Amino acid sequence: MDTSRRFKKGNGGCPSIQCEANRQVLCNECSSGVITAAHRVSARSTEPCLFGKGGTCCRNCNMGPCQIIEGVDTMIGVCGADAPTVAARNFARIIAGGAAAHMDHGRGVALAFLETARGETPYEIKDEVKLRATAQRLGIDPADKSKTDLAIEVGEKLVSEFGEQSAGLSFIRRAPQPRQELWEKVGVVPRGIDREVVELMHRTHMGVDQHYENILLGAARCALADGWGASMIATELSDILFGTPVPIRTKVNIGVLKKDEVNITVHGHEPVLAEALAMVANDPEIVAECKKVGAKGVNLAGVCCTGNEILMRRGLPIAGSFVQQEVVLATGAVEAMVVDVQCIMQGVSPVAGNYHTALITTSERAKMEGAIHVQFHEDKALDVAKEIVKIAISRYPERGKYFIPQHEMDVVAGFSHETINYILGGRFRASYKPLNDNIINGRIKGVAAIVGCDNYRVMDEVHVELAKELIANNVLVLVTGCAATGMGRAGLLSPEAAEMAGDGLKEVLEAVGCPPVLHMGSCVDNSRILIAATEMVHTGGLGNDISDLPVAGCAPQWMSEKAVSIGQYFVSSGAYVVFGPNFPTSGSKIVTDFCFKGMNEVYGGSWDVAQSPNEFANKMIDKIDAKRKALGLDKKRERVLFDMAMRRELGSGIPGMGCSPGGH
Ligand code: SF4
Ligand code: MSK
Repeated sequence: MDTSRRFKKGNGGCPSIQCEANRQVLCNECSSGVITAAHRVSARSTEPCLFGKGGTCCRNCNMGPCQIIEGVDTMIGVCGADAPTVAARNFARIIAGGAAAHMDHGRGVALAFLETARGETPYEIKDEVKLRATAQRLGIDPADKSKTDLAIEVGEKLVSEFGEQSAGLSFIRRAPQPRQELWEKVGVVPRGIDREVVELMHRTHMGVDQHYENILLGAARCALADGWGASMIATELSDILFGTPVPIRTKVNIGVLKKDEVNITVHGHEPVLAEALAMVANDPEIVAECKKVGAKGVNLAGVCCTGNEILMRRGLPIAGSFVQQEVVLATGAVEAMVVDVQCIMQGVSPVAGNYHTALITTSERAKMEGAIHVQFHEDKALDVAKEIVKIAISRYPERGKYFIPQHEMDVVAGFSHETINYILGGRFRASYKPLNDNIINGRIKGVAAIVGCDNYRVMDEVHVELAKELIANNVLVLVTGCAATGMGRAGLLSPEAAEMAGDGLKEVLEAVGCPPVLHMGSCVDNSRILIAATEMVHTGGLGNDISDLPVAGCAPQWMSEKAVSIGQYFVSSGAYVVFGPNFPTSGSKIVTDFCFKGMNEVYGGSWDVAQSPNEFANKMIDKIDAKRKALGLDKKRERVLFDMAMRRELGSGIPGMGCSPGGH
């Protein structure tokens, strides 16, 4: 691979872009000549192809590509494939791609966990309580077993589930019992993790599965292997290995870069390398190297979901979300951007090439032109991390003109499902009961999840406006991924934002000192939301299954295939999920109707689409109201007011806010 190729500087300019920090960077002379996705999007003169956008372009064989129009006899595939088959196949392949990304990530974490348990890496098992609880869930008796032996057994069991052929996945059994029975009846229980992706790619090959409903059942099975399988394994083992998140204060936005430190941004998704970088950043040898070049130290900041991983567990700041990845570099103040896998735009390489920035790839699965490759190995994690940090330090004296916008926002993150348990339930009676009670008595109307990416084709701050509308209507909001970073930039991840909530929600939030929008982690951590929903069911009073709960989910700016897999595992788990601004099967009314209505009959959960924040909010609140009505919660309930004893008990909570979370 030619890594010496230099990229031409483009015309640059100041594109129309909403976030003030981005605007300031891209309008500053430091970014002169830099081309980012913001420029590329505004320079495009054509709209996306309608066949591609609506899912009715097929290139699954070399008689095509075939562009299909539903209901037009002459516009079917050469092989005879019609719009429902093609749209369902394309939708299923999106899910296979997204699920595969989470599965490969989950496998990486599981293998790193097993190596650590065997003493082959410099990491340590940090959360033994969760290790023991997880062992029990897997049917492993933790009694009388050492931490090491138990971790090896847990690691071996979960690694084996990737190659499992028929025995099924352990964490599927965490779902509510009626949900498991429904999956059995419908025939979508995953048999193993990798098997479901392979089978889905086979089923959607030319000339195999040709019934859209059957294709979409296969897609659901694959998505469930992601959510209740690989993603949950990634989250749970990362927690055991690196610590289960607890509420933690930190900052987000480009202003977290430091003018007198070596700025290293970690971008992608996997926590293992970022953890190693964090472990060496303050090493005396590294600090001494920094001093030699006139820097005070190393400033480690995140981008995308690697950022969310280290923000949740270590409180390290996030410099930017997906749409900010090139803008962060265009400050000219980043010595190195270290990338692993997923959501890394090819455009970052030419932007880095405009500056002294070292772009460093670390996974053999993801190399880039113009980058230096330093292969990461878990067993040599600290050596690799030091090598990377030293490259960054060597670039510091080469820093030229730079501009760091004064935009950073305080946030409180770290809301694992365990944390929500004790934050809402109190230190001495950790439970979801207060949440359920407050939903039953109407102070909280319901719970909404806003998940996923941000997207240069959706320039409005849909996430932020939607969240404000939901919390004003007493809906508690959970966020993950880049949506969470956007909320953080807008100040919604701070307890002070409770001011914007409706009276009932505000009363609950003020009692526990909690933000109205709870940051639950990265994209794989959407599995935490599955567990939180299951806990709500098990706690009682809100029905027998996830489909009974007054909850709704959405991804208003979805960008990646992973978002569709996430959406499908929520729908198959019984949730109502709204995507925007478009839905990838829109070229087939038959398939879209099945996703929006037919799936509700199968799973008690379905897809929908919306564009504006108001449309999202109306649809989600209507659904939550309908669920409340079905539960008989639409009638006025007597309100349970907190007495002093309850307040004292609830007054455990967020570190740095005068209270301590204790354990979990
Ligand atoms: Fe066309 Fe059928 Fe081939 Fe698809 S599989 S490209 S519809 S001939
Ligand atoms: S990084 S998948 S843009 S959330 Fe997880 Fe962000 Fe979406 Fe990538």
